Amino acid sequence: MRFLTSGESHGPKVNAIVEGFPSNLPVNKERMQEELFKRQGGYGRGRRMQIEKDTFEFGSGVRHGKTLGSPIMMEVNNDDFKHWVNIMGAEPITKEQEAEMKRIITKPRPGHADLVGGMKYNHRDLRNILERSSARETTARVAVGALCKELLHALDINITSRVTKIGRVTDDGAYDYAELSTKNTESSVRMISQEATKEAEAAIDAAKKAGDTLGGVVEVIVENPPVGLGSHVHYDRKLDAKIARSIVSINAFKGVEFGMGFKMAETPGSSVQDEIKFDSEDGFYRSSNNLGGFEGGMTTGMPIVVRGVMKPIPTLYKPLMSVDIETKEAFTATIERSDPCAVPAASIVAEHMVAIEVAEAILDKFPSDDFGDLKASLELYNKRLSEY
Ligand code: EPS
Repeated sequence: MRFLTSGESHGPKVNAIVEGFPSNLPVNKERMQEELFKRQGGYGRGRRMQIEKDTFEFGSGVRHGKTLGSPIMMEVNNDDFKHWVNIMGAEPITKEQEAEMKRIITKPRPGHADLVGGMKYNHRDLRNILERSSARETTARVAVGALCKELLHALDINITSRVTKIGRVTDDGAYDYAELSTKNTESSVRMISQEATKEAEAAIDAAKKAGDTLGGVVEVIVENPPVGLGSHVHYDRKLDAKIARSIVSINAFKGVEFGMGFKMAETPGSSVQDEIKFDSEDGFYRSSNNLGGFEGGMTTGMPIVVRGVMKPIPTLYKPLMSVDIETKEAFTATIERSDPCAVPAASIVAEHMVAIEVAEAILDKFPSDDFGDLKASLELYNKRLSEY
């Protein structure tokens, strides 16, 4: 399976195209749509999300509620485009019109792709960079992830996410999966504790008032993954490594940890490794899950637990110093509309990136044109493992 996304933040559309998905998988479009709506939410989002209604349409690959096996195209209209037709239109414009546009950006924002992208792609209007580097693109990734979640759902594999930190507010206590997957939707910041939710809201309000932004940590949990996805035999087949790459590919994400994570550095080996147990009903299992569901780059069958850290969004209402690319003079960076905190939304994106990696690992291990064949292969494999 492979996928591509396209689209600029204020252009006409955001699109995704998925190739290599099996046929005859039932897809619940409403359930998928809910995932896209969830990405739009969360305390700390800016005004843009009031403009957009991220309803998606299938452009190909799905007929009468089932996949065909052909490429699946999903598209979302940018409702804001109607305000940006002149600025973002595909038609050529004259030099005079260019001068009139007034939205040409020459003062790159520190921490954003603006300056390096402008230098590399040889653009003197940095809008040509920021339109694509915008997190608007993650809409398309969530559409792909939602499709992958349909595959996981049909195989009884569950996936959810939560926010464990916003600024200095931490909520990382242990919860069981069922509790987590309902409580996270009740919190405006996708935390579990109500007190932490209130504290996080206050911290976001304070950052907003100060013209600043807040980062945080998100956690994704996959329950009931098959044993042995990924492989120890080669670096680029390790599934934890692929997941790490996918998490860091999300806009503003800077680090990843699995299970006990960076605390492993200060913990003796005897308290880090998960002891192996066996019972006749469930077969092999681990007595703890400090390694977050991976040994040797392969799933152990324990839940996958992965966290990612998001830096505070670099677009600031009280901007930092920058240099104008035309005059070379020092200026404060351009102020663009921004979200004071997008960590709750980013937890949805992370969840969907992990869903994509797990679905892809399943399709790699059980290559099938037809979903029924895939399911039968997985069942046969599980039967063999149960006799191991
Ligand atoms: C973004 C800036 C804001 C965000 C946007 C990402 O958009 P705008 O400049 O139109 O106000 O709301 O996020 C989304 C559009 C989205 O769908 O998540 C940025 O500069 O990255």
